[in-house]
Amino acid sequence: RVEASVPEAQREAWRKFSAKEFTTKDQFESEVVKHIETTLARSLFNCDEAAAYAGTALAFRDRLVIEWNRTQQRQTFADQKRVYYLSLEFLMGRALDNAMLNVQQKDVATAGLEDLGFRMEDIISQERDAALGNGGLGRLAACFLDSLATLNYPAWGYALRYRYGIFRQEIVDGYQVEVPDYWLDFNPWEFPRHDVTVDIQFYGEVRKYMDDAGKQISVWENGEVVTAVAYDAPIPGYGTKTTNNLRLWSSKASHGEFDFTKFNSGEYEASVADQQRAETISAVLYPNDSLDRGKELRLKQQYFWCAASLYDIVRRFKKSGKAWKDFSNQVAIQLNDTHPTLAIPELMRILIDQEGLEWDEAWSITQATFGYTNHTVLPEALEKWSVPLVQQLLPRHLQIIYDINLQFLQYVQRNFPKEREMLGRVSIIEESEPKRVRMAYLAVIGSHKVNGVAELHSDLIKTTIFRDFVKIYGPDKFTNVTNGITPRRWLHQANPRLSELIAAKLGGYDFLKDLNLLSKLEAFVDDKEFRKEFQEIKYANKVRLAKYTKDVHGISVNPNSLFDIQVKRMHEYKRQQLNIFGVIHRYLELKSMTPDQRKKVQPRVFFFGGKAAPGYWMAKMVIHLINQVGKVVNNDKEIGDVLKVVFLEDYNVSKAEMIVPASDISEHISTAGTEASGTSNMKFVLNGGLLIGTCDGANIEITREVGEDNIFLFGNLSEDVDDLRHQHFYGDYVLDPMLAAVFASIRSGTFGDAGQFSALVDSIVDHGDYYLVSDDFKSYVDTQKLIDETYKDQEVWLTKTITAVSRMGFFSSDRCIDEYAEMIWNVEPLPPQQNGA
Ligand code: F58
Repeated sequence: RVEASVPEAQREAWRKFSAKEFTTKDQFESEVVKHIETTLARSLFNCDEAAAYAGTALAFRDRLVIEWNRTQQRQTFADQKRVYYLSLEFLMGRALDNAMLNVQQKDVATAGLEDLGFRMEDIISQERDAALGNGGLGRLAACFLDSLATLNYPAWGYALRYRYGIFRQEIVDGYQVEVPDYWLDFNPWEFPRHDVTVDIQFYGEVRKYMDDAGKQISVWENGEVVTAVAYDAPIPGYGTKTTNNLRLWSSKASHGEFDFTKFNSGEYEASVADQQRAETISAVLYPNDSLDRGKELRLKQQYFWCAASLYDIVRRFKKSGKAWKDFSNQVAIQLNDTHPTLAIPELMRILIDQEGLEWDEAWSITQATFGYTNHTVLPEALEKWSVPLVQQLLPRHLQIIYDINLQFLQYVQRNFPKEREMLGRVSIIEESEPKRVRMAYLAVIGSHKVNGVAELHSDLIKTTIFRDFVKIYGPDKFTNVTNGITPRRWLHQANPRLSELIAAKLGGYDFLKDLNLLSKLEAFVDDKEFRKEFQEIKYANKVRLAKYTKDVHGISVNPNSLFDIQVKRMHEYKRQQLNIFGVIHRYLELKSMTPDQRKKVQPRVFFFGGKAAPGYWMAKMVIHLINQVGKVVNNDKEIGDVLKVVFLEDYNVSKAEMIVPASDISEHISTAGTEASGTSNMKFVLNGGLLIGTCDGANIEITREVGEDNIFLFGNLSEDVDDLRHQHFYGDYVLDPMLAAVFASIRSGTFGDAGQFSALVDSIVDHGDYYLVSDDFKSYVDTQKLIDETYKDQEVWLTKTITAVSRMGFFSSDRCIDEYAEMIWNVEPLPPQQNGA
């Protein structure tokens, strides 16, 4: 290979002309104009907001690229352990605002754009969300990238470059309609690396033979090959030069555009079909947020991405010239849920079949390399791939999985000879028809650490789905890392005025890098001026959401009302149905009051938002019910402003940035023991809103931090859930009379044809109420009453919200990443040197 670097003698010229970052408004403007006039070939006579966005994004992109290149050089040179975060989802949202804030040049850009005739807000809103994820899991991965870069960890994210992200949601006549999200028309943040490609094999068969030394060799051959092409995106840290890399793989036919032999022999359509089949792999994000549907294309996506990423990681390691025993000292790979579990047998295949290592050595390297994060205990979400499908698509991997299983079961047999039933329980292969590979077990067995995402959840996995494994490996293999959120996006970017107010009180923006500094705010809880400003900011954020609600949905809401918000994926376990039944109950109560009585009621607006998986008809029914209730309530003259119901269409990251700062109360009301952590709960409190929630997920730790007086908890505890379900099964319970009245009103047609909602009502009344809506209803309604009462004293309310904000330091994703680094990855930060080298 020809040496790629420029000879020493010519480097002076390079250094003289190498790119420099802008620091002044004039320099920024000159960059923007240059990009608009040359890169985009537009002029001041046809520069709309879209072009101004493009010019601004390109100017910032240039800036990021300089530090990005330097960071990569620095990390290669230092050659220390790197983290690879494998996640099938990164829910990044918009990049421009984040980039401007992280490199601390938003003020310069705002002034520059104004000179050029544009308002910053309008420019920012030109950008489409990068919506490569479903919900919490994908957004967590995005927060982690921000923290990894901010804390200077050498880290890469690996994912797929979906052509279509999560669908756009439209509400038509109250029903959800899915519209494809083609987001790549203009994406200035990605860099195609046409020189970084990996050929990935599928199907085929395994041939075994003996080599000269009598060792058995396996060769996987005659498969179909698809090429992975790398697309890179820079991830800037906040207030540091470290700029990490997110690498997304795109699939294309291995022979280029189309097969010329087929093309020339007249099989034009067949050659194009091959090409399209290859491109299908990275075409679309699966929109299910909880159900494992076992589709072949999904398995292909998983293997394609794992194999390309591992090839890349191994290639980088081999360049360093180190011995294999050093692999896990150089490489930490985190599996974000079970989706990347195939990376385990793939690394084994590389080490054994390609690098010639013995099984035991390969296995100890593999185990030492991987860590696995579990995000759910819901049985329907646990991935299990049919053995015949894996056999056909990945024949060599299935053999390796069987070998891993054999070794593992022999170990269990030796150590627990008396517990014969345990073998069947812990086997990676489920003896069903067809047999299935239990990916979570493979992930546990192939990793050195397994973590849950909040304390309750980490305890639950140890007593339920992984109980036997705790016995087998001992408790130390299992740990907890409570989730966190990045304060850069979820405070500084989403709520700039609050961030500024906090900075004014704390003497600077250090809290954005060390969120525990927020505790110093508590000293200002009685400071009149501070309280006034804090309240004004909340009000202004509510006004902004009210304006949006009017402009987009045509619904007028009064910003002086209590804003109650539930935004998250639509799911029975998250219990949006409990919320809307509570709203109906409230409506019925209001209707039974005299006008004078009604005047005394605390006005409230209930906002809902969230997508339902396209095939999840019960979740879609709840969306429909919410919209029907809204239609009735919002048009009821008697009710007026006292109660409003809004369904915010197409909830996504950029809308969350507007919605979250506008809440007084937000709802996190899952059946206890079902929500692994939740992360929006943290965002809402950080922005001066209180929670109504169950004792579930991170709500419990939020309560511990902010204090019981500053959160509204209700409902049954997770340890009671089994008994309650049992009682339902035996019909041993009485339906709460208030809920019965709600059902009666639905059945009488108050919200349109009752037949449309009968399955929802029946699931509670006749089919066991699996999510325990009826058991928690009274407690929920009582707690909502308490909220109304408390809110009436605005001073008391304000004290609670300020106190809660000041106690949220723990929930920064920086804390979370430091915990992963120390307990799981054993990696050190690599800060940029002062001289910029
Ligand atoms: C979420 N999981 C958890 N899964 O539900 C939430 O409690 C937690 O806070 C969050 O992870 C981060 O740990 C989640 O979002 C998915 O969306 C998967 C997408 C792919 C299919 C299976 C579900």
